[in-house]
Amino acid sequence: MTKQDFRIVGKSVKRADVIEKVTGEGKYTGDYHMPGMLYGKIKRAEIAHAKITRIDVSRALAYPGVKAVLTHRDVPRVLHYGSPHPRSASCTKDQYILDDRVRFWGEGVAAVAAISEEVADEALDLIDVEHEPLPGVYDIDTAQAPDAPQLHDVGPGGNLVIPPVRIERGDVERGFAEADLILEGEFEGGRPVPTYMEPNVCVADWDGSNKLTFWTSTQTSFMVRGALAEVLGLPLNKVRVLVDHMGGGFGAKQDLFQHEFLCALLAKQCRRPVKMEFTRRETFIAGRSRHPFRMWLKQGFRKDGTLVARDMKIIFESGAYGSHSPGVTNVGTASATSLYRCENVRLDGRAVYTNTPISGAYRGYGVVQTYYALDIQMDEAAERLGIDPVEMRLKNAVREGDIAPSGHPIVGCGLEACISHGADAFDWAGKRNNPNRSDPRNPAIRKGWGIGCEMHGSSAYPGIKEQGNATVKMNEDGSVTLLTGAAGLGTGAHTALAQIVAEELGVTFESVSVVHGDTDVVPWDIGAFASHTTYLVGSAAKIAAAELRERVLARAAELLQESAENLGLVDGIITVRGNPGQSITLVEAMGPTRGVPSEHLIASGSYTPTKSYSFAAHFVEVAVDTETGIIECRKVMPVHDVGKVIHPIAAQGQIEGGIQQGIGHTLTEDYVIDRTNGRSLNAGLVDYKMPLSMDMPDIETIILEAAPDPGGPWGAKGVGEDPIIAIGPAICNAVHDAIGVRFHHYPITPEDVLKGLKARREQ
Ligand code: SMO
Repeated sequence: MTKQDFRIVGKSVKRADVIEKVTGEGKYTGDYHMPGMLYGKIKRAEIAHAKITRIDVSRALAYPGVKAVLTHRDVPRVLHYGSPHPRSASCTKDQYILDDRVRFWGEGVAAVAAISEEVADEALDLIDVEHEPLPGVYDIDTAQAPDAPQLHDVGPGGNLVIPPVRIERGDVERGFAEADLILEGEFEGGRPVPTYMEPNVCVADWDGSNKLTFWTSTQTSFMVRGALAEVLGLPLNKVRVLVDHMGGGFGAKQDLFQHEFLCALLAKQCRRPVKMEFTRRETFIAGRSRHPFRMWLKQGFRKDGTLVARDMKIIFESGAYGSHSPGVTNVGTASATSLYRCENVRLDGRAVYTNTPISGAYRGYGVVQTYYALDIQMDEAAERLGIDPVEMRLKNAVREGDIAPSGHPIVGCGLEACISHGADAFDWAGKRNNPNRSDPRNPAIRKGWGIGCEMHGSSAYPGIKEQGNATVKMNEDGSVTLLTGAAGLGTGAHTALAQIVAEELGVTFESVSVVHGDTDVVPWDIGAFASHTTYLVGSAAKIAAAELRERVLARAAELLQESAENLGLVDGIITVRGNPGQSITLVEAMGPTRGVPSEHLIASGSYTPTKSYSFAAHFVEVAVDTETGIIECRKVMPVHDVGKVIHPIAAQGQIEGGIQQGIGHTLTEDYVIDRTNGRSLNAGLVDYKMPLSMDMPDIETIILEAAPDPGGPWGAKGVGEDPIIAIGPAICNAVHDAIGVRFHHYPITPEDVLKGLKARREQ
């Protein structure tokens, strides 16, 4: 990569959308109001597995203010993917909009549209549902028993969502035979929920030409369009999906939700706009969580620490429907073959239906689970072999050219750099060798230090060709409009895209504005997920901007009687090299009176990426109170290789946010389902314990540009999902360092700590 002076890229420019956000003027889907708008609500099942034998809506329909009630008899009986996603290519269509069968507690069985939310809510109580209970399956062991009740008639059977994923590489038995140490363990994780600030919300409106306009809080507007069109039997140009500001998604807003279909159908029936907005409680019940999992992991190591064999069985709990389970199973298992290099690998990965809420996509997509196990067992091996955990990881870390989870050779591997750089900056050796682990203020508190590592792909899903698109338009006054389908979840992605366009084209950052989220206007987009917006759409935007720049310079060359190579374009001014006095502005070259054909003022870029990986090592200090069992995460040093940073503060924000979510996963967050009847026990933020700002540690983020990926804009790679992955095992390893107790699950609660300490004392 050539050295380049950047004007805009790499600088924390003021985010274009930030004033609107902080003043509350930014329009979120919930802010849309229309004359005559109705409000939709969903009647939810109070049983986890049943056949509906009778559903009587007459009392609800007669209730003043109610305009429509829909049950399974009133909606198209079309099976759909919960996620019409390229990553779900192997997925089974297993969901109806409404079915005469209930598969999880809280599943929608009817929908009401009324003149107010209150009336709609009241009408729900007037819907009489009778059902015949079916035997339920509330855990993965029962689901896999030979005589288990089957949740679905479609799919491979045995309550499997997809056929088992099997990977075998090298000779695992020979690897174990060569090992000096063999470790075997079981790992488990709970059900963290992506608690985005903005609950799911949509507004549907039909016009006289039978066209649906649909505002929704989604990461994947074109997939929403496709699924709505398919189920409603409409051509794509009769469905327009719009998304403006979003209050987070974290992966879970990639699905096609039941309420979205119902909202569109209610609006159609009423010939009036309908809004449907989840309560916080509904985001738990009817949203998507991370997949609970169990993983059996057996690894063999040589005396010198070299990993020589890895054998794994991974089971993801899908809940009542498939959603992203195929993608999560494929990505989570493929990832589990990597991170630490190993020639001899075998695995069996499954996703299993149960009568519990739907698991879906959530930041770190299957990788959070499998790397939790890999990195904890790596620590156990280091301890057993008497090798420092940092040395152990440096010995086994994947390197440039190794095979990545995607099956491609890794290009731009910064893992070793993150580990070494972090170990120095954190003073790892100094801290770990400090024999004094107690807190001078409270001898019951023990301190400990741990490390976790991760790698995560942008656009790196096996077998999928992704494409990024962007269109750049120059306006008559020299200002520039970027059209993109990439959703802005709140991370600053649009600012990064505008920076890329401004840098490449040669205009000021302030002169670029971004139009997004209208499927009738912007180029097709695969959706904002897989940490790929900057990498994928950023590359497309760079290509479009470069083409426009070339046209501007060719035009200016004519006007100035100069060769284009001799011209420069900076901040919208075209200058002649070696002749600073001679310059013209963009408007002078391309303005409306200049006779430039309009197609010369618009350029599009498409980009089909290679597969890219980002890397990180997280260093953590914890303080464990041995009297209360409370684990306090005191300091975190995340060290991330992002190739090239486009907006340092936005990247840092992503990293800090991921750390907060990861601390929640590891210590307090778990959406608990009663394993005897499928009822949820803590839907909502009263009983579900998210970390608050007071729980945040001192975070010292280090962003490295260690290993640029030539496939990204100026080497940039993704940063979205990475930060949530390594923090969990780093905390778990630090807790072991503090109190000598090794946990194999998350969340690690104070009760677990006290039990672990007691078991250790009694040993
Ligand atoms: S879990 Mo993500 O939005 O790829």
